[in-house]
Amino acid sequence: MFSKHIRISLEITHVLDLSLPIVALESTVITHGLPIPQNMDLARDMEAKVRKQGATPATVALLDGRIRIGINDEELERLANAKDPVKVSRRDFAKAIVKKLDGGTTVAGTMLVAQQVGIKVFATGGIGGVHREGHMDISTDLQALADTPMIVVCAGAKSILDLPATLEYLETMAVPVVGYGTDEFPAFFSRKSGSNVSVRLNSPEEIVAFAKAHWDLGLKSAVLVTNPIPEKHSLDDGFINPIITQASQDAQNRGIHGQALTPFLLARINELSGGRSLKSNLVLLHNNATLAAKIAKVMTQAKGRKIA
Ligand code: PSU
Ligand code: MN
Repeated sequence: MFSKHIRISLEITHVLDLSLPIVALESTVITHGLPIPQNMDLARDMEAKVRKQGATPATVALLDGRIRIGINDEELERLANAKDPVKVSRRDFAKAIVKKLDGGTTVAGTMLVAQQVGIKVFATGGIGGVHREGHMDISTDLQALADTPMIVVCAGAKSILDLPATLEYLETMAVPVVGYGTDEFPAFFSRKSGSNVSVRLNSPEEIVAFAKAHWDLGLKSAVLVTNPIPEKHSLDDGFINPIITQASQDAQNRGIHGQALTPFLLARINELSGGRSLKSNLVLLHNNATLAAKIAKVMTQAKGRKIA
């Protein structure tokens, strides 16, 4: 009875009916990840990057407690400027629905919605993971990756997380971690983390063939594609790591935890880096939208060949 709570735009309905290339986009990055007005520009730019490759962007969000796939510019503006939007991960949908709230869907929240309508490719910035600060602060994103068969394109995970622990969790949950043109797991703002991916693949075609083989085996886990930030915008470890450590300490001193932690860390890192982290964040989001759209196109072509 999911359909009772969901409204799909006309464009997305059409694209789904015709099985055209489509990429899901999350909206916590709009409501909680980036400051105003960069958040709205980013949302528009990501949609444009997807379209430029010949795929259709499907931004997922909640408006007045209704799950939406595909929102118009006016609605986006409202979401981007919402006073107290909910950060909607898996457990928060029912709250947002019954209280008729506006909200941005996280990686886990977006995957839940995309899965219901058969969207197989999703672009985000960074996934949530195991936090460094608190015991048991493990993002629901990891659980969603464990049980949702979908290709998720990200720039790795931020080194605000415990990356080795995050990677161990993904291994336990049978989530392949693909390095796009790299053997090293990228760390969001930087291309380096010191940890390895589980497989390196160098083209959208290889990624689609890999995902197909993975799901042919009956596995239900996602394929996590990590796309390193372009070299030019990668921040040096020596610059960004002390800032991340400082932000993490500030969060602990101020007792910030739970859902508020990731947004706090992102905002604090942006302050401490004099805006450099924000610039990198935008670049990697664009980069991921482009790669996801290329993958979605190859996926549609592969399906077309099978039918013919
Ligand atoms: N990483 C970012 N920016 C973000 C997020 C992650 O660089 O905005 C968001 C994503 O939507 C992700 C969520 O799903 O934060 C994870 O939050 P938590 O750690 O509370 O699960
Ligand atoms: Mn958390």
